Amino acid sequence: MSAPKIILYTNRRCPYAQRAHVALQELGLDFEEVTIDLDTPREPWYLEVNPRGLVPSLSYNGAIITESAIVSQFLADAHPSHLLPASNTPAGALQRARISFFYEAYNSKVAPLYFVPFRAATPEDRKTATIAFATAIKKEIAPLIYAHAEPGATGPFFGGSEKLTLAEVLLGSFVLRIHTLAKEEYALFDPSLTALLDEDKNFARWAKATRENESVKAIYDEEAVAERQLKKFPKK
Ligand SMILES: N[C@@H](CCC(=O)N[C@@H](CS)C(=O)NCC(=O)O)C(=O)O
Repeated sequence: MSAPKIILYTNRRCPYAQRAHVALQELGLDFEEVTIDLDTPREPWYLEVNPRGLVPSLSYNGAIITESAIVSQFLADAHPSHLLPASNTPAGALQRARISFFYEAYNSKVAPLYFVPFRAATPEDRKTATIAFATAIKKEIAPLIYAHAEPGATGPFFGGSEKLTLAEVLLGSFVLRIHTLAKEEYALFDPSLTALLDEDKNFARWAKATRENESVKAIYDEEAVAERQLKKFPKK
């Protein structure tokens, strides 16, 4: 099979687009990177690529795929690897269902609380919203990380995997941002967040391994992310 021709339409500051970067890097796929300026209206040619005007979009041998989770899963399906087992065995299908539920739990229970602390009117409100965010992580997603690990699977990633999985491809960019934006110097989350999350040993281990993974952190520019978020959510 000849190597596919891949173009990624992206902007490196976008956590959704970062998912595609992580998947492509982990799969060792060559691609052309086209940066889309998100500060100006999308040009007509890009609206033909993605009528929603969002990044990321992927061109794969000329076929366009949009929406970051779909792009990531497509890449993992098209290039079988440690990221995601094939669906044609019951065990593989089950593991895929576990990862899908983990992602769904983040999206439906945690993501809606992510920006609330940034918009807080007072430090007290910020702290209350930060505690609600940490509580959701600990209740909804932390218990899932190693819940169904096979005996002997003691790796740090989802399900006890020694290697990165699609779960970290999907959540890694947010794990990085959560860590950055709770730092004292940025404090868009109340800085108590780090200690609150570290109370859950499984989450702490998984999040650290995720943040330190080469593919997850490859394009991450912590200072640029923090600077942009502080501009977007000026402290009141
Ligand atoms: N649900 C989309 C969200 C993508 C998204 O919101 N991208 C932002 C940048 S982080 C964007 O392209 N914004 C452009 C705009 O809203 O004009 C996905 O997962 O791909």
